[in-house]
Amino acid sequence: RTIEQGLRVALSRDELRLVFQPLVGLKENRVTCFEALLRWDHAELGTISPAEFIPIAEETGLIVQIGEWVLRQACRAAATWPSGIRVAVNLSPIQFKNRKLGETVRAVLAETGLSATRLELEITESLLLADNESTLKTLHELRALGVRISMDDFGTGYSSLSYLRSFPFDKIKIDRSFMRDLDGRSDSLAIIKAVIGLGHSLGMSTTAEGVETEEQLKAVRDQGCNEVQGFLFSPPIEASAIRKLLATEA
Ligand code: G
Ligand code: G
Ligand code: MN
Ligand code: NA
Repeated sequence: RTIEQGLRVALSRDELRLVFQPLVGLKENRVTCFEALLRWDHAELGTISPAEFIPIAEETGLIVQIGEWVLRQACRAAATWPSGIRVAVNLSPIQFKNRKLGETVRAVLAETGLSATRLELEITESLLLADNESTLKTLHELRALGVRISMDDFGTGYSSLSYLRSFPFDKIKIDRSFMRDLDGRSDSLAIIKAVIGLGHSLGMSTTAEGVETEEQLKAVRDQGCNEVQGFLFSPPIEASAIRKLLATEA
């Protein structure tokens, strides 16, 4: 209740903000992309995680408005970065059911001047549970604009493989639970190895999420993973800290 009412005014009151977590290309040996992650600074409750309020925003339909705000802010920020760096934006399944998504993305790119090739849209497997014609149509519409589509949290859903067959994703993000288990469980390594191989044979790029240790980094690098994301490199940071982070790389 409190959260639902609060969300309605959060947008107008400037209580929402984005933080950005770098994705590091292992071949390039530099930051290739930043994932935009939403934060809500609630006046009384403090900072609330999207894991808590996104489900409520989805139930109430507010996610459409919030999602558009996220997209616009993320593209606006990315337009100020060096041109070799992309931005990744998470999309809720509800946003996909909105037939205007393609048009919204096109309009935001035009408005912010960000090249479509610098935008990645992340979709979790659960989206595709409603694997129907209209979802596929929207995915192809977005692809036609030139944006990249990533499958997020890969390996946590039930039908990952059939999704890969239905739609040509540009990138697979391997869920961080596999990284967490890497140290103790050899079967996690086998799965990571297989997913990276699968992605590459389908022409998709692979990203390992939740990389926290040098051992995990070495394991995914040895398997030919393209990109890594995780606390080993950086937690999500404020937009204002991005220039400094990029400067330390050069
Ligand atoms: O950043 P954090 O670990 O708190 O994110 C928790 C969850 O919220 C993750 O699953 C992440 O994908 C999701 N999330 C973060 N920002 C957004 C957003 O802007 N839109 C949507 N739909 N989900 C988001
Ligand atoms: O579901 P999605 O992959 O979009 O979620 C991104 C979330 O993962 C962010 O909220 C971020 O805080 C969290 N995250 C990013 N890197 C790490 C990490 O190395 N370890 C853990 N435990 N969480 C991470
Ligand atoms: Mn994500
Ligand atoms: Na993820």
